[in-house]
Amino acid sequence: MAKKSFSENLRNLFGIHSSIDESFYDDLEDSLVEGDIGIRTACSIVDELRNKCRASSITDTEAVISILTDLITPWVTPVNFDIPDGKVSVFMVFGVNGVGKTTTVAKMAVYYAKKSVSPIILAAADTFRAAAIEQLQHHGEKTGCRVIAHQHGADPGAVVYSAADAVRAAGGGLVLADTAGRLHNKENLVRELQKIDRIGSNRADPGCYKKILILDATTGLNGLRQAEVFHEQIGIDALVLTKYDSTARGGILISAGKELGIPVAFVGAGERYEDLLPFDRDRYLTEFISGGKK
Ligand SMILES: Nc1nc2c(ncn2[C@@H]2O[C@H](COP(=O)(O)OP(=O)(O)O)[C@@H](O)[C@H]2O)c(=O)[nH]1
Ligand SMILES: [Mg+2]
Repeated sequence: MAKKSFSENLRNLFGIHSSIDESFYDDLEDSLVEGDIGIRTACSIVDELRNKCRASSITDTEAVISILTDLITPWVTPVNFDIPDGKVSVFMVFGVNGVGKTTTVAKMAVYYAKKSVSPIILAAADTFRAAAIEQLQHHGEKTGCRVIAHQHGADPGAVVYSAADAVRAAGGGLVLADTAGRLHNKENLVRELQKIDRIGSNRADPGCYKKILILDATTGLNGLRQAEVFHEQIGIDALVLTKYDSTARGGILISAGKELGIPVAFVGAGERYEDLLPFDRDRYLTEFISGGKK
């Protein structure tokens, strides 16, 4: 049976438990974990909630929900990157295979084009798979963005270098670099991303280089592990949660925020270009705690 969302479980909990007692807190912890919040974060939420409820002798459902919301809110931070005129901005988009990197690059291009950022150049830095270059070129045609691609197997760092040069020659703009999610092995992937990272940070103007990790909401806590590893080895400036339309869970943003302090830039909620929404913390928390997500 499919796992339930946290909000559904929470509603059930309030139905089952007539008082906010120890067995309520135990079940609450299980529900948080089922909602894709990691065990460590779930324990700390329950501990703090228990302390606060006891300290204020809280027993009613509404008050518990309000304390829970207040607890989680500071961990989930939205971030909105400015693309300054006349500067070279470079975003390195990375993450494991299939999470939605290439699609998100195209969606971000559409999003920033609407904000009059120009030019936007897509850098085909996933040179490991020939199909990845073609996929990005296809998005380039659809979105009207120029794509810089080298040959299959070429050095992805050189692709990002060329794209940043092209943007600089145009007097500033945005490079969105699509990268590989899989190489012959994990060490190679990390080394390749580190190289792209060096080039991106050198070629972008100060403060205009961002590393954006893509996480697939349907993979649950695997995403948290991916974020931990990539944060340690590459560093992450922001997260994008994709495929949020395919799951009612998505608590992973809370864990990643609490454990790693990484803010969230966008949520992908469908396959169309317009289905990339700037992260809305209130909406996300309301959906997580009270439900209402379709
Ligand atoms: N439903 C849904 N599908 C998505 C979303 N983002 C990406 N996808 C799909 O996920 C699949 C893999 O995407 P792709 O961009 O190729 O992943 P990559 O391997 O990380 O580059 C494609 O079929 C996309 O259409 C999203 O927000 N919602
Ligand atoms: Mg791809």
